[in-house]
Amino acid sequence: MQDLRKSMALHDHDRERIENARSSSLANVHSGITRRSLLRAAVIGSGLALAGIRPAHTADQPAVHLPFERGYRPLVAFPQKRPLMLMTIRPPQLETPFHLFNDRIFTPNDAFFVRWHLANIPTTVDPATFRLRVHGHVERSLTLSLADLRTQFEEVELAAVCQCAGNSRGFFEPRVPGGQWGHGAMGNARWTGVRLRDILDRAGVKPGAVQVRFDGLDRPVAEGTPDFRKSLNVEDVMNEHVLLAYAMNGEPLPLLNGFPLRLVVPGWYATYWVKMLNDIEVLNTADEGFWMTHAYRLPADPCRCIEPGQRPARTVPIGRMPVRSFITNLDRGARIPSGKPFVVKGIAFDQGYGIDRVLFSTDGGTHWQRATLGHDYGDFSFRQWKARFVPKTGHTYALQCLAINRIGESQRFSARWNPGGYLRHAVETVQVEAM
Ligand SMILES: Nc1nc2c(c(=O)[nH]1)N[C@H]1C(S)=C(S)[C@@H](COP(=O)(O)O)O[C@H]1N2
Ligand SMILES: [Mo]
Repeated sequence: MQDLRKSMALHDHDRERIENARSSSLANVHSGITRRSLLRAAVIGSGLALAGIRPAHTADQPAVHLPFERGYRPLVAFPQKRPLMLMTIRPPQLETPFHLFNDRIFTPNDAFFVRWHLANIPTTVDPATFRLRVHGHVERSLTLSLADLRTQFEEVELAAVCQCAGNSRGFFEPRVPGGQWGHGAMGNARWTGVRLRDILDRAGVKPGAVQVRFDGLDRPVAEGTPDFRKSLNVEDVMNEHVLLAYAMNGEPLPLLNGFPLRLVVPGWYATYWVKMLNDIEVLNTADEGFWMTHAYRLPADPCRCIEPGQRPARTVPIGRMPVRSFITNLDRGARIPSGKPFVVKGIAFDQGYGIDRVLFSTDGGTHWQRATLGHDYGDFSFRQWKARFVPKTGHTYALQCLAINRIGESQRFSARWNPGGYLRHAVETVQVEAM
């Protein structure tokens, strides 16, 4: 316990690792490319049967190699999930294989990435007895059942991207500690639920309220590990977009994505999208909890970056997502046919201004052409795009895409380094060869 406390003062990622190590000495299976590690995953799986959240045996299933150090990810199926790229078992951290973003605007629920911080996650939640508490700096506290939420408040639905702040962290150079995600710690879904604002209006937020704190049913394993709670400023949540969602793509949320209720904060990084949400507290002072003051923070410098290797003197909490885009139908190193038009496909999104245009380059950014945008599913959704070019035999192409939103914000050419490995939104390059 003592050493855990000390580590928390150092760095949240270090803390996370120690937490992982404590909950299971076999927690980390991504370090080896051996059959043994796969078997180990299976062994841990049977151990977890006790806990109820149990990956399927995987010894014969393939794996994905992300193109960076320690990028080996066995594909493992957890309950309600198809095989996904396993980063850690306790707590579950699963990445969506990137090809699943191709040709679909919404990420299937069973393919949606999973990220928890604490290993003590309820293995079942009874929707009949589940209650959401709303309390704190309000006129009247509320205790709401799922039926109350569904029947007493207006139901709304919107499409929004849920992206981990550390999505693409594995590509940081120099490398940073923390979960080494590829680009698949994100997903786009149709979220259905009720407006947080309507709930808060029912409770009656008192003058002087500063923040709203959100807590879910998950708990730390070790005493002394702070419970995962996140807070947002009152003015950032009193809008029509912030939802308490009970459905995702028309189905109840998978357990691992927060059944029976999660906060949806369109445009904001997923760290605020608290899962298994059962407690909302209105605060009249800023939340001083660990997950607000020590984790998920960026350098205070306007670029939100710092010289690689440095530590910022001042930090601010992470917030909204900068504009990003990806190619979805080609992997690095792919071979493509030459002599006829080839269609490159991808996705783009931003914090909710909406995508204005996507530019596409075949020569590493020297020349650009405008891509064609797909159907608009709303300002917070993925937007599909496509562009075509005629590859020449024997040529190597450095394919790039660059998205610009409706207020003129665009991606960067170089990644902005920060010690947490957050906020990556650089232009990515996919090198392919024409045959
Ligand atoms: N209760 C709870 N909610 C949580 C977290 C958590 O650890 N506990 N992690 C947050 C973070 S950092 C991310 S990236 C998203 C992941 O959402 P997903 O697992 O549905 O993809 O959940 C957020 N909500
Ligand atoms: Mo995250």
